[in-house]
Amino acid sequence: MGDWKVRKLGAALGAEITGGSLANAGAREIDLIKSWLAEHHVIFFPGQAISVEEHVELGKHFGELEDHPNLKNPFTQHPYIFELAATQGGVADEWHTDITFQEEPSIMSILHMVKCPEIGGDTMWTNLYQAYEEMSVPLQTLCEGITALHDALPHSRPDKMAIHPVVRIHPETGRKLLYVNEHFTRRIVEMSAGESEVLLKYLTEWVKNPRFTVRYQWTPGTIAMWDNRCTQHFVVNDFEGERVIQRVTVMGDQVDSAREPMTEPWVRSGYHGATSRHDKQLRQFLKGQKI
Ligand SMILES: O=C(O)CCC(=O)C(=O)O
Ligand SMILES: [Fe+2]
Repeated sequence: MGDWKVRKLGAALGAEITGGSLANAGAREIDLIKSWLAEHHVIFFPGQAISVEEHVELGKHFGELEDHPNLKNPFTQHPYIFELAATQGGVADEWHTDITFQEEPSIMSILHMVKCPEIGGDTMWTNLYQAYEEMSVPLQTLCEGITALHDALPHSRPDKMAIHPVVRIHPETGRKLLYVNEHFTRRIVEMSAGESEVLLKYLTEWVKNPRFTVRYQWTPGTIAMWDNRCTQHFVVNDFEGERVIQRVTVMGDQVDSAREPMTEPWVRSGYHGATSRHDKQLRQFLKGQKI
C-alpha cells in the first residue's frame, strides 16, 4: 500500500515510482504495476531493499517464474533468483532483450540492485515500439514480412535457437515493435547471409538511437521492472568494483507476428560452394524443425 508518485524519466520510456512499499504487494499494487509498465515500459522503485523471499513472492503475482536456463546462481542458491556480479565477470554490456533464443522469451523481469558503484554502471533501456514506428514505410513493410534466427551463443550454447518475427505484435497492447537484438539475433531467415548481415547491422544499430532510450543511475535497494517484450537494455561497463543484481524472471509467451513471412527460408538447393558455410546454422535449425 502507499501513496505512490510517478515521475517520468524520459520522453521515450521510463518512470521512477516512490511513496509506497513493494514488500507484500497486494492486488492494488499489482494492477498499478501492470498499468505503469504498459505506459512506461520500464519502472524504478528506489529505496525498497526487499528480501529474496519478498522478491520471489512479488514475481509470482505476474506469472510463472523461470529458472535461468544457462547461467548458474553463484551466490544465492535460490532456484528463481538469477544473480549477476560484476566481480565474476557478469556485466550485460551488449544491447539485448532477455533470452530471445527461447521459443517463448520472458515477459518481464524484476531486478533488485543489491550493490552498485557510486558512479558508473548505469543501465539503459530502449523503446522498440518507437524504433519500429520511426522507420520508413518501405523498411517497416520489409521487416513485417521476415523472421530471424536467435541463438544462445553468448551463453556458449549456439545450439539453443529459436525463430521469431522481425516485427512482433505485443499481445497486450496490439502494437507493432522491432524485435531483433545485437546479442542473440544471428540471421534473417528469408535472406542470404550477406543481405542478412547488412540488414541486421542496420536494425540493431537503429534501436540504439538515443531518442528511443532512457538511462538510469542506480542506488542500492532499487527495484526495477521492465516489459521484456517491447524493450532492450544495456549496462554501461564504465565502473570498477562490486555491482551485484538479483533478478526474478517471469515466464514467457508466444511471439506473434504482423503477418506470415513473405517467402520460404533462404536455403539453397543443389551444388554447395565455399559460401555454404554461412548457411550451416540456419540449415541445421530448419532440419531440426522439419521445415
Ligand atoms: O545489471 C543490469 O542492470 C541488467 C542486467 C541484465 O541484463 C538483466 O538482468 O537482464
Ligand atoms: Fe538482460
